[in-house]
Amino acid sequence: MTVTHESTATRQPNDLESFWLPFTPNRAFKRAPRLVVRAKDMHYYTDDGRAVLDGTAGLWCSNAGHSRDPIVAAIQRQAEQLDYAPTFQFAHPQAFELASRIAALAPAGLDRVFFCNSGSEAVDTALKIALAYHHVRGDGARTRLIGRERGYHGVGFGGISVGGIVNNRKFFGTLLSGVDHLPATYSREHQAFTKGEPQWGAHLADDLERIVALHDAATIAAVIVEPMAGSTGVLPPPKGYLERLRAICDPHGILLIFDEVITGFGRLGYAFAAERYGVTPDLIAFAKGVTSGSVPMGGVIARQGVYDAFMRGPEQAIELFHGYTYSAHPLACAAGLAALDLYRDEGLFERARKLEPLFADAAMALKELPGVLDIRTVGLTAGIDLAPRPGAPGARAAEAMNRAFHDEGLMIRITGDTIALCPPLIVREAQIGEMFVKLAKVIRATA
Ligand code: PXG
Repeated sequence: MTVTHESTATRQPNDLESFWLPFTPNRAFKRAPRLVVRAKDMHYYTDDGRAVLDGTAGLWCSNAGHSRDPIVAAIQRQAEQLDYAPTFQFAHPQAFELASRIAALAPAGLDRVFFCNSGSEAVDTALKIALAYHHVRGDGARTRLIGRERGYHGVGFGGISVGGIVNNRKFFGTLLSGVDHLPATYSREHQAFTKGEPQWGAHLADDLERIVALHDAATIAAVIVEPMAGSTGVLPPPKGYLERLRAICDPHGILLIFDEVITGFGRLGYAFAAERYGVTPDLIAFAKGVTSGSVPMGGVIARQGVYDAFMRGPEQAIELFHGYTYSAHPLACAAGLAALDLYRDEGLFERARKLEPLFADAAMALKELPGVLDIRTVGLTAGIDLAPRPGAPGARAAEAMNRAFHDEGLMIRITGDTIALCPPLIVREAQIGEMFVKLAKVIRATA
């Protein structure tokens, strides 16, 4: 298959072969590509001009919608003014401004921001800060990291080690040592078709006590969880679960890390899920929505006490041996500042909160369709489990994604036979309706 594009047509034919797509069946994709060439607000556009309603905010990131004028202008201005500046030993004003703005959005007490370029880097940074924190305090035996089954924390070695997705782990050797996992919080039997946080499951946090008893708290550095597991199919936390994790971590001196790469910046109706749940972690990993997906950026927000623990020793000595060439890249900072302005000026976090009941009702209306096993919703997010075809796991959802894109003009995400929806927070009520009407057609067609 040969694809031409305005900018490449004049240069060379594009035969689709060179690009090795991430997390994609490459041969199937290249036989029938799903290509977009442009985006604006709630829509992508194909090269033949077809509009595709974005049901997924890109990959859970374009929370303010696509190619928004103020973000585009900010990036353009920044590229002209200061394209790059190091933040090892030097800095630029936008880095400080964005850090302050993020700290102001974070729960009280979390107000030191370390920048990187992706969610994976944010997670590995948070894990490293946790380990180093104990080390600099003379508690260096705390080296164990606790994740959770069905957790997704990106693709760095730290992230896949604490993550709980077998395919993301089994090909890659022995991973980090000294990692243990909490059980996943999902049970279809106890939770099917729940809107928001399920009643059942808070007790699963108590498994942390078992892990502590097994290893001794004095060997455990941190626990990391997504407040809502996104990638493995939208698993909202059971009511009271995160509170219990916090309550167990505290007396044992274990740091609690929230991976808010998906839940940060409005997805659950608040700046961070920590605010929605009234549970304050020691570290928050963020990425995606911080720039509304427009320029890669991630980071970690730390409790001041964590930062302060490093601010000892000779003043001229480096306190944390960690960072990236592109930490606080000027274009990302400019995009971040513009995105945060949009979130504030358009009240997008509140908007997500307000739309949540309508979104949940629209999602639950799919309940009676053939082959729908469960539907979960929280914030502007829905996960819909389809019955796998016998002997062909994932095939039904893959067909649904294809049909949605080609036949209905709708972008959806799939994992296994689960469909995820997480539209930009600017989505209009009518577009929520449109999205679920299209999805219902697709589910019927793949039954
Ligand atoms: N943590 C969490 C909770 C994530 O959801 C990452 C870390 C890694 O971020 P980067 O920027 O390194 O990709 C993520 C990423 C999906 C999907 O469809 C989810 C993610 C990425 C791609 C697809 O569920 N989340």
